[in-house]
Amino acid sequence: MSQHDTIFSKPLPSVSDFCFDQQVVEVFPDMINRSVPGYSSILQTLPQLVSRYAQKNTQLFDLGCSLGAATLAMRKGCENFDGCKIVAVDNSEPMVERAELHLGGFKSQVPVELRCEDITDTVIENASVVVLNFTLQFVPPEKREAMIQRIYDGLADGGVLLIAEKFRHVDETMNDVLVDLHHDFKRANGYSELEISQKRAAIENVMKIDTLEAHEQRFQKVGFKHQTVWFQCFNFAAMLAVK
Ligand code: GEK
Repeated sequence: MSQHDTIFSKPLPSVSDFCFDQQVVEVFPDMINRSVPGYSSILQTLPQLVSRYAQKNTQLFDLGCSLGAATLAMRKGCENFDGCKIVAVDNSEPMVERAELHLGGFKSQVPVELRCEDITDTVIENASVVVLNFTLQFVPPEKREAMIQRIYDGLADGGVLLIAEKFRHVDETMNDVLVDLHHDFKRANGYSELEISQKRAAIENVMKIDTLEAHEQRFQKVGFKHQTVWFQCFNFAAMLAVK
């Protein structure tokens, strides 16, 4: 069982940049479920999408896997495809250590290779499915296009890139509405005003969000033939792009 997230519940003398350390690992499932609208719906749909796009004898990548929640969903989706292997990557050592324990608790025929590395260094080859579930937003903006290009290049024809992200609406007025709805979602899940504002300050420098239009243009630029948003809740969306 994950512990209740109280990381930002007390006033901090100064709020440092957010990082995925041991303290975050301990509360991560509670934190992400109470903070990210649609997180569980997206995970529930992943097996369906994976079984639609997986190809036998290929690799599937979960980039920024945290504790492996998406990895488990992907594994469900590719169980009937011979010769598939999942590569799950995160650059937080405590996350990877806990993911190892977590994934080990479930039986499956599909091998999972867990790697502690920066996803901008991950070699993508012979891939049918690549998942970036709320991770691209933590990659420095100037490195994003090259990374998406490498993913495109490493995908087999008909392969899919599944990206879920927080996004910024191009229209400032509409963006304010979506941000308010998200904050109401956090309040409804028990976060106080102090927790919301301290988390916001902590994440400001490490999570740089794009507009949906920027995602669309990048998909097109690197060569994806088809793309759509398949889920949206407030300022959080899940997209798929097919090679
Ligand atoms: C889930 N996908 O449960 N290289 C590797 N890992 C990174 C990098 C990087 N450059 N930057 C950030 N991370 C998961 C949730 S959480 C989303 C993903 C969130 C990792 C970071 O260590 C963290 O574990 C994960 O990306 C982001 O479906 O907390 O909002």
